[in-house]
Amino acid sequence: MARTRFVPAKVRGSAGQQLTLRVVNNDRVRHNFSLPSVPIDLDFKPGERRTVILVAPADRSEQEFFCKFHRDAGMRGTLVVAP
Ligand SMILES: [Cu+2]
Repeated sequence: MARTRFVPAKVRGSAGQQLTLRVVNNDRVRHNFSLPSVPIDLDFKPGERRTVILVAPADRSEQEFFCKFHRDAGMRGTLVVAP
């Protein structure tokens, strides 16, 4: 697990805005992209890439996303939503 992190770890959007995220697993182990406030919970095999389209929620200004397998190892990030 050489790359247990998100790059970038901070994503910005406006409340209600449609965001298009290109999520790529550049590692040799399975990872996951979870954003409970949407909600999103997607597993990524090694080398897998997906385009994830979501609408930025308006309920909080900062929302955590994470890999559910490596959250405790620090594989997490923040979606910053402007009002
Ligand atoms: Cu992971």
